Amino acid sequence: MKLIDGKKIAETIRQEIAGEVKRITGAGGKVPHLAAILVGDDPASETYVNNKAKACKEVGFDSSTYRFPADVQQEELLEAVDFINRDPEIDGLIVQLPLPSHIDNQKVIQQILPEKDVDGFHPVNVGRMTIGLPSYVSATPHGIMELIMRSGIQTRGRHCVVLGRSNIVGKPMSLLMARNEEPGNATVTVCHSKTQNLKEITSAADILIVAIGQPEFVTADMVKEGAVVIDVGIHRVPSAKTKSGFRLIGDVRFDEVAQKASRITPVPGGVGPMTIVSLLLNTLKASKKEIY
Ligand code: BQF
Repeated sequence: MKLIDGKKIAETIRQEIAGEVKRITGAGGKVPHLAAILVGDDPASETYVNNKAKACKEVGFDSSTYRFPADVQQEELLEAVDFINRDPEIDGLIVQLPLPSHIDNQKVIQQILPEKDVDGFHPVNVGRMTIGLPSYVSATPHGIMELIMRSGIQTRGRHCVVLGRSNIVGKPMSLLMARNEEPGNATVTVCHSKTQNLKEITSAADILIVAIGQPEFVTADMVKEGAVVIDVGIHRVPSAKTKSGFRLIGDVRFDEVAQKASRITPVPGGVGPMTIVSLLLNTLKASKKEIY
C-alpha cells in the first residue's frame, strides 16, 4: 500500500499559488481576497475557518472573517452577503456550513454572486459544472480530482464507486469522475443509505470514494484487493493522548483497509488539506476573473 499524501501535495500547490501571487502583485495586480461568513461558535467550524485564513496568509492572499451570533436573523445574513457582493476588494465569498436550523442555506447561498461563489455551491455554478462549462467546482471534489491527477492515478475506463450523494461531495464527485475529460472517463456507481447489496458494489470498485459521513463505515471486507481508496470523512473522537482531547478519524477503517488497498488517503492529511487548497485555487481564479 502506498499512502496518498494530501498534506504534501497541498503544500506543493500552495507554493505554486504563492509564486503566482508574487508574479501578479509584482506586475501591479490585485492581491486575491477571500471573505468568510461564520455563524455561531461550533468548534469544528471555527477550526475550518481558521484553516482557511491561515492558508490564505501562507500564499499571500488577504482574508476577512465576518462573524455572527447563532441567533442572527436570516435577513441580516442576506444583507451581509449583499454588502460583500458589492465590495470590489473582495474576490471570493464563502459561507461556512452548517448554518443554524432557522436559516435557509439555499437562500443564503443563492444570494452570493456566482462570480464570487468560490465554494461553487450556487445553482449557476452547479449547473455550469454539470454541463462542462467553466465554473467554480465545490472544493472537496475539486481537491480530490487534483489529488488523483497529481498522484498519477488512472481513472479512464475504471469502475469508480462513490459512497454518498450530498450536493457538496458525492453528487459533484460522481459527475466529475464520469465526465469526458481526464481525470474522469470512469464508469461511475453512486451508493447511498438505501443501497442494497452495498458490499457487493463497493467490492467491485477500482476506485472507492467514501463520503458517507459515518465514522469507520468502510471495512476491509467491502474493498477489492488493489483498489484506490479516497476517504472524505472527518470525525472527532475523544482521545486522552492528544492535547486537544480528540483525534480525527475518517469514514474508512484505515488500518485494515490499508492492507488491501494499492493507494489510500489518510485522515488527517489526505483529502482535508486538498479541500483548503482548492478553495485557494478558486479564489485565485476569481481574482483573475478566469471563470466569468
Ligand atoms: C486534515 C468540513 C465537514 C463539514 C463541513 C485539513 C480540514 C480538515 C482536515 C478543513 C471541512 C473538512 C471543512 C484536514 C474544511 C475539511 O489535515 O486532514 C483541513 O479545514 N476542512 C469545512 O470548511 O467544512 C466542513 C467537513
